[in-house]
Amino acid sequence: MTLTEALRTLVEAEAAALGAVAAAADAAALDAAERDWLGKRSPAVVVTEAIKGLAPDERPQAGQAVGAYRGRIGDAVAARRTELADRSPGAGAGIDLTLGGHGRRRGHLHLVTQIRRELEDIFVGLGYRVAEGPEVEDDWHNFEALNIPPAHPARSMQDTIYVALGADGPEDPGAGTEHIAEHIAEHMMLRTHTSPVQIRTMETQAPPIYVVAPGRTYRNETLDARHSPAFHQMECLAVDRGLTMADLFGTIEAFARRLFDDDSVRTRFRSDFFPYTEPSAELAVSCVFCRGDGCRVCSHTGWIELGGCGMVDPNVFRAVGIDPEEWQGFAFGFGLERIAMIRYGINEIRTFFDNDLRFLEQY
Ligand code: 2NM
Repeated sequence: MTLTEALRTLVEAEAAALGAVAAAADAAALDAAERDWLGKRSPAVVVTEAIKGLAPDERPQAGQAVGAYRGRIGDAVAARRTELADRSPGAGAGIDLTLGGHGRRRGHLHLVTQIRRELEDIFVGLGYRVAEGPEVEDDWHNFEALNIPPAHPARSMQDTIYVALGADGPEDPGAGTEHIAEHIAEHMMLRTHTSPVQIRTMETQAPPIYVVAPGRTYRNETLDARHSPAFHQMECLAVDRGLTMADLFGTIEAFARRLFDDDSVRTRFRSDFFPYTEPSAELAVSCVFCRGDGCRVCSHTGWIELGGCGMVDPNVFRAVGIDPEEWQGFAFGFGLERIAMIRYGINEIRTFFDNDLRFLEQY
């Protein structure tokens, strides 16, 4: 190998080596390029071996050329190695480790559940316990023990959803009210209120009793803005010696003031009728939005109707084996969706059951 050949070999090798280093896509490819162009069988070694065969005055130039080649290729390999390391996962280029994560979408309780728990807390604070019972009820607990007479319209198939227990289910009983009563007494139904939970409580526990019964209830109703075949109720029952309507009024007032977080809330009771209470009253609270002046929420009446109440009818006590001469009781009930609608100005009961997250996520 002549000096000229040695120098040309190095120039050509350098071009090829720099190309291979730049093209190395990962650490393994770069190691291979380094071996090929600087290793034991590389042009650098071949030229170094050939130096011995050159004239003594040519050897320094050849030696310097090999040194320069090794330096430039070595630098290129080192630079490329740093570049590849920066690109490895998590190490910089393209990934900003200071950015936050994508986060996790968190769910939350349905608005009706939030309201139910809030009301439970209020009543527990007043000394009540929370009672629950079955959603599929028999005639005794849903109607009979509540002093609801056989021909009461609430018992008709138009108002109550009966459950088909057999293969055929309840056949249409026809128009006569006696037939309706006989037919219905044999069949199970979806509870139309949570009062059967109060009946079950009084059947199994001795007074004094202080319970609230929250839960899902059903009526045979067509869904519209204000009616739903499934909705939620909460009923309060107190049974003790010497309870009077004053206790009923005071309890409702305390409850309403906590519910609306406003000690100026007033209550209004107007005579009404329920088979299971005597006397009975509808219950309203002064409008917490306009303080009685009249607004959209209270339909410009200054009052918001919440539910019904009364003193437990002696017939109900007799049905569950409680002596009405010894024990007195009061009860009241209201709808949970209605409370949520009043509080948040919601005018569509359907939105509670649509399960549209754009609605639910607001609460
Ligand atoms: C209401 C209104 C008035 C009520 C009565 C009873 C029971 F079981 F003690 F007789 N439970 N709930 C009652 C009374 C419910 O809801 C509007």
